[in-house]
Amino acid sequence: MGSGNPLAAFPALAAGLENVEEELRASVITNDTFLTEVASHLILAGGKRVRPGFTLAASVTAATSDTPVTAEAVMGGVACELVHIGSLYHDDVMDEAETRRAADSVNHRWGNLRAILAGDFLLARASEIAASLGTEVAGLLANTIARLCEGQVRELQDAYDIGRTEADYLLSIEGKTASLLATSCRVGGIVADLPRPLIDTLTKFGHSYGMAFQVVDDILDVTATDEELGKPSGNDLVEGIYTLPVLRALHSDLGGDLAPLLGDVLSSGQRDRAREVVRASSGPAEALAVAERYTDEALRSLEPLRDTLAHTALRAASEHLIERVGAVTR
Ligand code: GRG
Repeated sequence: MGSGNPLAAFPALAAGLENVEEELRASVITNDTFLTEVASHLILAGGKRVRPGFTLAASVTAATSDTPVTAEAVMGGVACELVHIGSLYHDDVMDEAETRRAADSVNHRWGNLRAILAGDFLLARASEIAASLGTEVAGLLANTIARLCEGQVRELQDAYDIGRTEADYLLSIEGKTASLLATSCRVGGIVADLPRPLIDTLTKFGHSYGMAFQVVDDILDVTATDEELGKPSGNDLVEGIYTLPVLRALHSDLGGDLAPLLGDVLSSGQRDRAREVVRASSGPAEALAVAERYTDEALRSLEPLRDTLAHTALRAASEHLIERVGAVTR
């Protein structure tokens, strides 16, 4: 089980997450041993398993604390995690990343062509599992994959644009991150056959949490160290992806120092200078306040679930998210 997932503190969810781990490994076994090796790489490298954790937590909304999670919830979580990992394979090709989850990235070890094909293979396996859970789950996952692509394309279109607006940024992260977290919760609700209003509540939670999650990720990219991230920090700046802390820094009183450093490919020295300016500005703290607003929204949307295991578990996950960034930023 990946470390850093607060849901693992709940015994019913911890047991389910272990099943997720086994099923994830099994899902990529094929007759071709090389493809199996490449497709298994990031699964074996770990990861927090936030998405399957949410599927499992959502699925136990109507259950008591010692009710085991169902096989359908486990497989729903596996399908969501496979989409996530498939998107990481493609993302690392786009970013020419060398490390991921503190391991070699797939493209770095085996080259872009194999990384793209193995990413496609993971998406295919996710789709096969989703189809086994019914047409609604299959359609939802397909739609979510499309939204991931839309969010990512939007981000590409805005690359190196210091005029990128906050609305552009929010639309992009809604597609590339929040949509899959919302879907991860929704799949849990669907396979548990919960009443529709509860499924919508869980989806709304996942969406708000997902927005906060990406903002936190973007803050950490400028404030955390390479070791804390398991990959080089400041990478978004190098790639010309101007995220919320950077956009806020551009509009702060240090904006005049930052703007001339951006707008083009950066050397590592320029990246370090740009990071220093962003860190010295009010950008990270302002972005953290936005993440906190989304977390509050997420917690408010959980209200109808009060006194359920899902409420306790998802609340713990939300609080953990803000703690993660608070220590680095304040
Ligand atoms: C092929 C499905 C597909 C998509 C193509 C490349 C792409 C379009 C989308 C990429 C979207 C992307 C990488 C979003 C970032 C999401 C994010 C916050 C990743 C980090 O998630 P964590 O922290 O990572 O949960 P771990 O390693 O813990 O699982």
